[in-house]
Amino acid sequence: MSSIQQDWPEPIVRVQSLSDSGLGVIPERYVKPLGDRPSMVSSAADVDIPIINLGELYSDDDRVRANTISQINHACRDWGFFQVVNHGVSPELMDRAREAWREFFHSPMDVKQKHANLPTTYEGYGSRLGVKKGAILDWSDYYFLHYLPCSLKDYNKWPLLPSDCREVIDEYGKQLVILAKKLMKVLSVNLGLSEEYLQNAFGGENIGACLRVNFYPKCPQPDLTLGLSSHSDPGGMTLLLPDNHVPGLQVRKDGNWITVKPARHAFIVNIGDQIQVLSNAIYKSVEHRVIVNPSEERVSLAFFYNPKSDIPIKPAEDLVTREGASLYQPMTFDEYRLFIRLRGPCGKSQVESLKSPR
Ligand SMILES: O=C(O)CCC(=O)C(=O)O
Repeated sequence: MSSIQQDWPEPIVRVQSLSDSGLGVIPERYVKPLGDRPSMVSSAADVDIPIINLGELYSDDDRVRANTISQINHACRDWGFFQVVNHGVSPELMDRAREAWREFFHSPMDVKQKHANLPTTYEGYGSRLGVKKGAILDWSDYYFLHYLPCSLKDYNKWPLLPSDCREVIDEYGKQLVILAKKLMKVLSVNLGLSEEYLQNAFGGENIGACLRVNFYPKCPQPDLTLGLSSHSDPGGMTLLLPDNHVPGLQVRKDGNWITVKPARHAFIVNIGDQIQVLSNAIYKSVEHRVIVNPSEERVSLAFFYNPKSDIPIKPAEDLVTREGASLYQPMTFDEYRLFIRLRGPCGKSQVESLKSPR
């Protein structure tokens, strides 16, 4: 696969500037093909992803604990997506983190432009994923940064404004890593593996973690475009802090798109491609996308908990023995994420392409 190019193939246009200009018709390069538009698919209104009270993992009652572990297992098997409440992350910190980023996106353009990103690492303020010339773009801007490993964490690449932003991101990352580790243990046990299996397979203490903050400006023609195209997450597990007022995330379930209704101070957890591979597809990453709307902007914080980037990720031996076949060839996360960095979000095409030849 070719390596990442030095610059974007076309001049970058900030979606927020387009939106602020008050245009009534969106530029052609944001208009999705008919079959990808949000209005073209049905959505089951009364269905939602499971909500799990994580506090019950620490109940004195064995049955309550077992029931919570089992709920997580079902959510991973049936949905690949669930919400967690009572997860141990401070609600005040969650609110502050979201608002700090909202302030960042509302700071003057010259402040934001100082952080403009390149496709070499994607770190900083961006407005497109993928470098395919002439690609149809998504209706969003974002900020991407590395939290772990420490060797990639560079405060100079984090926003300077608002003034507490770096401190807030640091604390937020710390609390989310604790939550992710907790969930990794439950997932390991539910797969019939030792409690530390997934964490160790990810590289133990040397895991990677990064944050993408998505900003979806108001859109005058939301039926024609998407805030984020359908994709599965390439990494291990994602902890998403959605907007507290505006829904937008849709999850694909049995051919329908389900619009998630975020619970107050919940995180939305989803399985990424690397856990699909490690679990030999017992758990599957699930396609999701984001719709936009004409009257409200939306902010979300996606925290990606990933394997160390240079170790081969392959199905757990115990699961291969149990299932009789390994479904995937080993690949490092560095090799794997190059694909999405070049092509941008494209459904589940990458993890499908990793399948072992039969
Ligand atoms: O904004 C959202 O709700 C989802 C974001 C997402 O899927 C992502 O950043 O990968």
